[in-house]
Amino acid sequence: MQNSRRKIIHIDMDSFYASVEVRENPALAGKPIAVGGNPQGRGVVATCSYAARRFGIHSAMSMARAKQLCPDLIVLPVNMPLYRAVSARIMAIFREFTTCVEPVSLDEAFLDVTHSDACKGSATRMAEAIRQRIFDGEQLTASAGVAPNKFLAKVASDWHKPNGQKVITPKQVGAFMRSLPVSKIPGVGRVTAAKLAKLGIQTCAQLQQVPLLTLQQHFGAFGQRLHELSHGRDDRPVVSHRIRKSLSVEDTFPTDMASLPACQEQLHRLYLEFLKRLQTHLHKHPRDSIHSRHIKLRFADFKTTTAQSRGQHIGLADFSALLQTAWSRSQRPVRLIGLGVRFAPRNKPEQPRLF
Ligand code: DCP
Ligand code: MG
Repeated sequence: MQNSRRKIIHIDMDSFYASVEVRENPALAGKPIAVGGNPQGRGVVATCSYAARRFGIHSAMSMARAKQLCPDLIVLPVNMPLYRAVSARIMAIFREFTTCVEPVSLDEAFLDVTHSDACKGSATRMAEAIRQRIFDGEQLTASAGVAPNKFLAKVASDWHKPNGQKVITPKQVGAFMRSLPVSKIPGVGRVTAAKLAKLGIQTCAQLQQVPLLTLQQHFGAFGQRLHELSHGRDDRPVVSHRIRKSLSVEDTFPTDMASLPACQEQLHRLYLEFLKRLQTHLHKHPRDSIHSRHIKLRFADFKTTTAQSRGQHIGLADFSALLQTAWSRSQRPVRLIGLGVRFAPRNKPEQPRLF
């Protein structure tokens, strides 16, 4: 792979939910606000404005604690439909610059712009243009990182946050990595950072000196990755189509199904629904082939069990047999039935013979 030649942009919206709320109600601008659960209950902070961050408030903190840190904190409920709508428009802007867009969450995506001729092929100008388009269309700010791979682009987008961007050219990678604290590596949280500190490692320059084997001994599979990242290497492609690994339907009943025959009757109805969905899916993804079938049951006491079998045949009888297996484990009233299939991994194609 020509990794040193790739041009990757990582875009991440600034204090996303909070910024959307401020846009909807400009009187909140500059004030400490948090979006999330109720401070009286067990709610947590989903995110907060930068004014609130100055009080030490951050995502995943309990709202009660946030209120203690900043008694004037304005707390707003989460409005997912609104954030989803904004997200869809932002993602559409990204797709004007390249078809290779990998959304990571509502407010974050990787773009591979290696083959894009927008802005005369300058990834730096593209990142600027994207941020300007977002601002003009949504009155929201975003930060961007431009680099030869996903890891560096992600680190770079955080560098001048909020409303900033950073470019790491292939030539700059070496020097940039040597000075990077290990805590800036995505995936290195407090626990790993503390473990590394115990080994006397604070920067990626120091991490580079540690033999791969030592890292593997301490961090298992993550050791190899740490070794690669310490040198600024990351081969992961930007994946624009997430591969669907399974397809299922399920239903929670208004009243529990007391017996196996009652469950079988519901299964029949769900099965027909499933076939419709599967047909639509296979129309769009004709290369997908079924690897296994499964049934999920949730009993009245909320215990959940699944039964599955390998095979490509998906007759009602196949699911019916699985239902019987699953039901016999508890023999209680059932509140939910689900059924579905998993698809074979793409690198091991199995010839589908479905209908
Ligand atoms: N989010 C959440 N719970 C978390 C973290 C995030 O619900 N523990 C939501 C709220 C955020 C959104 O996801 O607005 C995006 O997450 P980010 O980590 O990108 O955080 P922000 O966009 O809020 O802030 P930043 O400016 O640091 O990117
Ligand atoms: Mg963000």
